[in-house]
Amino acid sequence: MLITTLNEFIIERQADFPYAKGELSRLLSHIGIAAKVVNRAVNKAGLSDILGEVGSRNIQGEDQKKLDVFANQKFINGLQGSSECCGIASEENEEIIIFDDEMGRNGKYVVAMDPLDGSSNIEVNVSIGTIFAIYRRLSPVGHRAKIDDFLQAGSNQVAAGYIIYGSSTMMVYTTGRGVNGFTLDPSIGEFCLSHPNMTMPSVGFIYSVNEGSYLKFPNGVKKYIKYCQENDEQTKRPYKSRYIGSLVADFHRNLMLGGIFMYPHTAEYPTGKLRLLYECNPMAFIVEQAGGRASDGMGKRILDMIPIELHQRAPLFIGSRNMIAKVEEFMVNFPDER
Ligand code: P6P
Repeated sequence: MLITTLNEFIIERQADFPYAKGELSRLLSHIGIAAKVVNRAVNKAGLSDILGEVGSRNIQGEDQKKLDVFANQKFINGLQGSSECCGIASEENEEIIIFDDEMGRNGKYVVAMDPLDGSSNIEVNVSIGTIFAIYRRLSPVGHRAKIDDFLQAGSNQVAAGYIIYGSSTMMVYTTGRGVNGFTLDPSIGEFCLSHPNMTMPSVGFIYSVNEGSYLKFPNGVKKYIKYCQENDEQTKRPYKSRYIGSLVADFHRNLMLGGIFMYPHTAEYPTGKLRLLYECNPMAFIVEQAGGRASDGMGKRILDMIPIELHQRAPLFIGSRNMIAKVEEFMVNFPDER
């Protein structure tokens, strides 16, 4: 079978892209390189002194894992080395990271990323991932990146993707012309095209939500969960419940098989738990490009949300379009008592 590596694919598709000067290609290639470095560390995390906590906390107030910090630094280095990025918003950093040298100031893009999402799963060897969103900067080239470069609606993304460090390591991304998946072949150290033109089944039979929070969920979500547990007219069986607790892994499974992932607002997380800039938006871009939908559960498209702060959260309902429509129906028909 003819192998197409990530770099070959990026160059082949470069012509599709309006800013075809190769800038975005270089950016994506550097993300691929950083992903390989992080993958190597993730795969042998149990064997090296990279597990456990650093002893510091990130902006989220979460204990930073050594691998979080390692991954964050590798992607920052990779993006800085691409010469196309003028700044980064990272889950691991409270403020934006500005590349304030001449090469950085001339970068045309900014990147929002979660360098290692689901890192609480590292110690128990559950799949984790990196999520990234790429925007063209709004501030003038030749100057320092500004916060407004990052507070753009998700619909402005020029590219988005994730790396899943799982039973195999894959990079899945879109530049607005479909979704393609690449599997890392460790024997040659290359991401190779393995899942061209990925599409999400419009109907799925898997629902993914942390049912431990059931009592805190909005009425509509409770009703929808019960609906999933009844026999489906078509299959005469209830849906399957699958929840890994790692967004990239739960999303990737649904992308492949069809399904819905929900992280609704709760009393604990009144605006949802997941971060708009570097979790919800990139996944929403990918899911729409694959034929699915992503909303706040009440019909508001994730990609239409205008961020007002770097680490703001949003409720996330994402997956097969028919399933999103159904849960939105329940959310409208069974509103919470005021
Ligand atoms: P909960 C991991 O910490 C994460 O950010 C996502 O990867 C995951 O979907 C979610 O949080 C899990 O949250 O509250 O169900 O443990």
